[in-house]
Amino acid sequence: MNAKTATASKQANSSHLPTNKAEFKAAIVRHLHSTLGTDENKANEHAWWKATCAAIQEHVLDGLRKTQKTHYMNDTRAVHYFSAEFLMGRLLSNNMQNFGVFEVARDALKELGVELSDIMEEEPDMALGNGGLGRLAACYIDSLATLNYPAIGYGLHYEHGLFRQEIQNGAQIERPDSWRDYGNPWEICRPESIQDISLYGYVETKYGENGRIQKEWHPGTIVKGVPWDIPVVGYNGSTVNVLRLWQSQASNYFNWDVFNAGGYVDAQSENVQAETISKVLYPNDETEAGKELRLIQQYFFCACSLKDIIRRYKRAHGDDWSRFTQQVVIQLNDTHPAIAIPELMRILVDRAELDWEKAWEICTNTFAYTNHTLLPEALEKWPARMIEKILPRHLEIIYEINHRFMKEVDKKWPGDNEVKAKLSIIEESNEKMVRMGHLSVVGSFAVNGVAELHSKLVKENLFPEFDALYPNKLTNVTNGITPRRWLKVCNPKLSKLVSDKVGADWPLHLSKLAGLEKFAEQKTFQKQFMQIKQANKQALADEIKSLTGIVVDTNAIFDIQIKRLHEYKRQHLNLLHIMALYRRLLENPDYDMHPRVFIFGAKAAPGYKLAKDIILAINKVADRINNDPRVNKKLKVVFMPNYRVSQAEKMIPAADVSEQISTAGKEASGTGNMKLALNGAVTIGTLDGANVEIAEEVGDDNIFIFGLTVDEVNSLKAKGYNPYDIYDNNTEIKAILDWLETDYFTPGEPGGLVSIKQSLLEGGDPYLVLADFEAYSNAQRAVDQAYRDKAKWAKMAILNTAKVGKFTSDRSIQDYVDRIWKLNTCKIS
Ligand code: CBF
Repeated sequence: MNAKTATASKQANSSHLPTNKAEFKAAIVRHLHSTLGTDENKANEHAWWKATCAAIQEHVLDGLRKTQKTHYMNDTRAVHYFSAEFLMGRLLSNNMQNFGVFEVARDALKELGVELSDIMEEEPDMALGNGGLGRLAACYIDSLATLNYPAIGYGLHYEHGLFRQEIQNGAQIERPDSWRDYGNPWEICRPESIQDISLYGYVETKYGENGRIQKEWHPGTIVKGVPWDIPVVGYNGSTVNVLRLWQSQASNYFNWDVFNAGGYVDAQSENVQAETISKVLYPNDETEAGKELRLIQQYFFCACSLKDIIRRYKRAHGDDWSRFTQQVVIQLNDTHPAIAIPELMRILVDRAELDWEKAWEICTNTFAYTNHTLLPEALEKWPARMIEKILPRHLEIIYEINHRFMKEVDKKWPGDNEVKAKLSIIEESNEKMVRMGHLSVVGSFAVNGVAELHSKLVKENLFPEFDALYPNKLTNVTNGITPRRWLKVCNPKLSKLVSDKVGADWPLHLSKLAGLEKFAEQKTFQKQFMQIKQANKQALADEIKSLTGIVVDTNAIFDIQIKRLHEYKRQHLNLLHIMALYRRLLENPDYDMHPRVFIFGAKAAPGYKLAKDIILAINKVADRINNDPRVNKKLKVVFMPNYRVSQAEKMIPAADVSEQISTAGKEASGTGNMKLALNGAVTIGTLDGANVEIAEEVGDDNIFIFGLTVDEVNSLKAKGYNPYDIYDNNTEIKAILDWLETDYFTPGEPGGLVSIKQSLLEGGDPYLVLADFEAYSNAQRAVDQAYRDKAKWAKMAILNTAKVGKFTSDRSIQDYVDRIWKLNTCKIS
């Protein structure tokens, strides 16, 4: 480097994060002028938001460059987190907090006449996920960067994220989400790393000189994968990792050779519209989505990501595969990326020409798989026929993997065809299906569930034979949430109070919250804590008013259920209880209860009829109750439209009660339960998922546990559960269910809500709503009593915040690192 370039490089390296108001003002105005081509007088809030993002992004990119250089120089081992979903939400406030410049930026903007909180509302959520699984991925990449671990998130650059929900006449209407309509200031396109991805076509078998059989896939179509990078800023801002999302683009490739050979005949494959691959996120969450396009999406992002990983590996190690598993670990976030297993085998066997055994050893030392559900309808299976059509070589590889696996099974259970049929990757039903869960277990070196109870059920019920065959492969890593977004950013008042008491480094050491325990009974602290809750409730009440027109009393208990709408999550149990309260109040106007506002936020998969009916029912019941002067001083019901990450950030700090009421054994973990408890909400919940561990942490006195346990659910079902027994013998339940059949809540339209009654009676009540109703109602009475004792409630709320340090995603990540990924930290200077 000559003197001139050295100075230039030094100058280029020296851009520093503005640390005072004057510097920030200058940076923001500079971007208004030179990035957005406007000025202080003309700029609207959107332009201010973009200019502020650009001012921050300069330093984000600086950090990214330094991080990538350091990782490259140190040839670090990295985790590659493959996930079809990343539910990132908004990034401005998070990035500012992680860089430690939130306050100074806010004050600088104020001097420019701009309110940071207003311009933050301009940022569309990056809603590239459905629910828990996608948000978990976002928390995990935050923690990986914070803890200085080399990591890359890999996923899809959906043009439209999860649909925007409108409520019309009580019903959910889906509208497209367009998060990139006016450009996304955080993402960078990397045309230099575009990948070509093959689809369809046929496989040719050749014989090499040494008699070795070689397979050559002649694809029918090739699509381009264009990478977009979203930098992920760790708290403290030293490591900036990357989330790389692939967008599909047409490549104009048409293989005449394939066409002439007759492998390009399927009508569908001819019509593949390359750009549709990354067009939309499938809005299913634990419901079935057996669509060809979804399989193509999965393969597309896995194939792009593997090529990207291998390109990077080869830059450092050439064609020497012997170090691959030392450098690369790939975490499969559920089975959605499981097709990466045969894809890596294809690359190693067909392209790199390794022996099958060697390739398999590399493969099974590269992948680890997280299971997120036990629900049969959410365990992915693909018709073999469909895989054969889209990925003909992969189906052959899957068959070969299975053939060898069946031999292993036969060694362990000689001659046992039943166990073979049960474990086989191929399900021999009417239509041959490929079980992606089995493929993931066989092709990975570690398999984890996401909460202790869930992992136990994975071992005992879902994969017991796999556990016997591969002792120690199945394990648990309890989920976690990032305390940066879910306390520091979303609840600044509580965050400051916590810092005053336990020190400002709690976002990195969440167990320090335990230091609050000693103040739990102190009058002044209780007052401060509850005043903050009250202020947050007021802010939410304002938001409710502006979104729905409903006025709520902030002295009421704010009882919140926010999550995807699914029968197993039992929003309808909550609803039946609300109807019971309504009925009790109508029958006895002096019915003794503390005023309560029940608040819901939930999206239903567009094709999930009953879930949509439950949304309709909540809105219809809400309408009746909120407008009934006989009860609306004591009872209000709110359905917040378009629930998403940024709305959760407003709701969670305001919650008094957290509803976690799934049927025991059905919710793998839950993470909303952790966020709410961290913000001082007291849980009413079943012994399901991570509720069990929350209960262990906060103690029985600080949580309201009710309902059937997993064992009780199983024995009730084994005995033969008949919901009519409850309906016929419980007058309250009978009256409520019959009410749904009238036109009381749907004037002029009797039976408008009857599908819920039907599912609970004729439908057999598969999620045991009626069986748990009485216990739930009693637990709600206990909540009501406890809330009236102000000091008692304040203590419970404080202890919830104090005792949930375990649920930081930093702990989960450290757990993955120690037991599965085996990474070293790499500090970025
Ligand atoms: O593990 C993260 C979350 O994943 C789900 O949302 C999923 O998609 N399977 C589960 O339903 C949650 O319980 C879990 O917390």
